[in-house]
Amino acid sequence: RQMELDLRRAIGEGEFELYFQPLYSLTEEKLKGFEALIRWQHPERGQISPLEFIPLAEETGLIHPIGEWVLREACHQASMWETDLSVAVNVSPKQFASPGLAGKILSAIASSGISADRLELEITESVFIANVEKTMATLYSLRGLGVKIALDDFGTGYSSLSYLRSFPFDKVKIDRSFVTDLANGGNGHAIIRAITTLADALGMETLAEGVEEIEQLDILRREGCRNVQGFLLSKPMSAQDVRTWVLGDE
Ligand code: G
Ligand code: G
Ligand code: MN
Ligand code: NA
Repeated sequence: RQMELDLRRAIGEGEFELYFQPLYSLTEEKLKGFEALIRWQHPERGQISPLEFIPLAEETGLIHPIGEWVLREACHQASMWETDLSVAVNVSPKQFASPGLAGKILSAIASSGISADRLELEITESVFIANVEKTMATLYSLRGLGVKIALDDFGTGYSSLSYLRSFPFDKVKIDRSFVTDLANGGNGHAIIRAITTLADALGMETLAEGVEEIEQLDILRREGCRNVQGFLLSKPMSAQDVRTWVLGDE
């Protein structure tokens, strides 16, 4: 397929770029870090969304070199920020299942020189589908490297609660759909409150994704959600913009 050939060329030619979206703490009222989001600048088609090419990369195994590049570039960018800002990287299920992942993470941390606890890996509930035992073992071995682990898109998968019981995630990222619901009345508040209460009790951070309106932010603050991310605060931006606008560097 043409798209697969294009993707192979993109890796070789360096057509990818990372964008970064701020992760903001409501409790501390300050910037805590950024989520790295890959962008593909295709020479003819322009920017292609990861929603389009990550599934193909997963199918073809090209996710391994792409994911490795993302890890290295994210750590490299973070090495140029203030020392306590974190960088979050999305790890897809196939990447997660690969025995080489821990080594790649260690190598990315070492060559960038950042402290391991500044790197946060975002995984989704779907990694549990394959094999819960094996997933647990992998999570503990990654935790052993000193990196943080966040459960992304929380609430959209199956039997989410059992996963929270099985592994002490550092952070639960509440899926955007629950935040969207807040504006439409209904029982959105109660769900946010339940998740934050549970996460607090389990010693996990909470972050609400996709915050677009000030009303949503107010409700999230009131219901005890600790961190937020979304277009209201900032859209994902280029590495250069992170350095210039957020950190005040030249
Ligand atoms: O940034 P955007 O909303 O276009 O991202 C769309 C989807 O692509 C999201 O689900 C996001 O998690 C995923 N995504 C973005 N960057 C990466 C990446 O570097 N690796 C993986 N595996 N997924 C990514
Ligand atoms: O699956 P994951 O949570 O990693 O996806 C993150 C994606 O969400 C990114 O592609 C990012 O562009 C998108 N995103 C971030 N903030 C908002 C927002 O406020 N609204 C919407 N619609 N999308 C957002
Ligand atoms: Mn994510
Ligand atoms: Na998410």
